[in-house]
Amino acid sequence: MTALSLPELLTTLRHTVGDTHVLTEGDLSAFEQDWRKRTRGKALAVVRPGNTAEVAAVVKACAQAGVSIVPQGGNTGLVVGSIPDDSGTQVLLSLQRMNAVRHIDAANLAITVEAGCVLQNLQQAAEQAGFLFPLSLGSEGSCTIGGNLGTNAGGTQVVRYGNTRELCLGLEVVSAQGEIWHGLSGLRKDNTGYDLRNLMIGSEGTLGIITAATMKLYPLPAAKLTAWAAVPSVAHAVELLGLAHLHLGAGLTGFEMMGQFALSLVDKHYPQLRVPLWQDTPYCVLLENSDTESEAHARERFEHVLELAFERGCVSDAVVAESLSQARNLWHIRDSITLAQAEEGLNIKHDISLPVSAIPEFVAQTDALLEKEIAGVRLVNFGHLGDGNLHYNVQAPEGSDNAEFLRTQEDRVNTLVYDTVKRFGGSISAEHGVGGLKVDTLPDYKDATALGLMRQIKQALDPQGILNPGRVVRLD
Ligand code: FAD
Ligand code: 2HG
Ligand code: ZN
Repeated sequence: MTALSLPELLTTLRHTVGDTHVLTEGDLSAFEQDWRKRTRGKALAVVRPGNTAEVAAVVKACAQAGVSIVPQGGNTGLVVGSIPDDSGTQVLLSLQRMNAVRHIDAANLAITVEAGCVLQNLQQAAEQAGFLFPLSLGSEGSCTIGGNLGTNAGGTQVVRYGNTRELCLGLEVVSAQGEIWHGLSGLRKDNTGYDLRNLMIGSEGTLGIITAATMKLYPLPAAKLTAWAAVPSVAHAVELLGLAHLHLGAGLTGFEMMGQFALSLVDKHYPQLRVPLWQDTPYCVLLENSDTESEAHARERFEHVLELAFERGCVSDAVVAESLSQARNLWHIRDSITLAQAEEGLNIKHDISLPVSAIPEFVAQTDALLEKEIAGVRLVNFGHLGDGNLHYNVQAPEGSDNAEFLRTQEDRVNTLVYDTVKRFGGSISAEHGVGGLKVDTLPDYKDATALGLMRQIKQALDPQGILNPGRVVRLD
């Protein structure tokens, strides 16, 4: 096959998806800048296919031209994985036009959607059909199911329903060679060899382009109750989690912990949200109990947990939402921490996981280390404690230049935090992925044999290196 020149490639792409869906001019910042506004790339073109056959044709043409492709959904990723590099030579493949709900199979508790379907639209389609699609993230109004699968997103319901991987039954994928893998199975059991579905999930666009997915549905709960509790320490939050597991069982659908400084940022930037109980306690916990029986049953069990927690001193104060709108407001406060932190200025994020039992000691040691090393450092510690996943973020000292702080301190801070994570047996990416941000840090913290096997998989599936190069693993 003869190689395509760049002008020939652009002509082929226009012919394939239509002139109006190949963007090379104008303001492309929505596609080229990352959500955190830390990095800006430059694409050769933004290409917006409308169906799977077009995606396959785009990949074939790019392969022929030797041009690499960066798949993008909602561009809400936090690890610089969904934007082009600054070379001006990569195709940014936006899946946003492929947003249809293809099919709901009620008896099989399954829904099939295209990759560009916005998560909130998927949740709503499920609810309209009388089901729950439990994946829930602060970015759900703009992230897509393709991006959720690409990153194996977590969110706030993992303690009960698992990560995106656990919610997926089948995939349709375009390979690096432009072949279509028709894997949209609704099967819950299929042991016919290597698990390609789970290989693709979490591969951040480096092994294939997900064009559609069949996802699991669940019965809607009869009632949901939400409580906000003040806890005297991280250890007390862990004790409360133990009580909630013991007494709520599968009813425990959310368990989030938020540090005082994280909540003070929400209070500062969004005072209208009225953050409860944060002023007199180092941490707050947001708990959710979903019940298949009734609201009264849910309330009885929830109050029992809170009573035990008060008796043991692991909760010092608590409010239980009395209405759906109060519950929504509590969740909205929790989900606003990322935005409040962005308002405060550029910052350093650590999306780490640890055994839940190790978290109190990890926090004590890392807080002390950072406070000793960097005078006035501000720690924004919050996250999915129920999953052992903390967003242990670091904000520059008050009044200092944030960009300068990142430039001079980011590597040092990362080393301090990640070395401690390693000592406690944790991971440096729990749910956001590796992207371009952590690709050169990962080898210091990931098992060398595992990394070698990952490189071999990448080499085997994408020998030309055209799918999202420089993300997750480097081949050079
Ligand atoms: P993008 O950002 O567009 O892409 C993310 C990665 O997936 C990239 O590597 C991209 O190349 C790849 N990709 C995208 N589409 C495809 C496809 N069709 N096929 C193959 N690869 C693809 N994340 C969590 O896990 N939990 C949270 O609680 C959470 N909360 C967030 C809250 C806020 C306010 C924000 C801004 C982000 C949050 N995130 C969270 C991060 C982000 O929303 C998730 O990573 C989400 O899954 C990304 O989806 P997206 O469609 O925006 O993907
Ligand atoms: C969340 O849990 C997201 O809100 C974002 O994963 C975390 O801002 C962050 O660091
Ligand atoms: Zn998170």
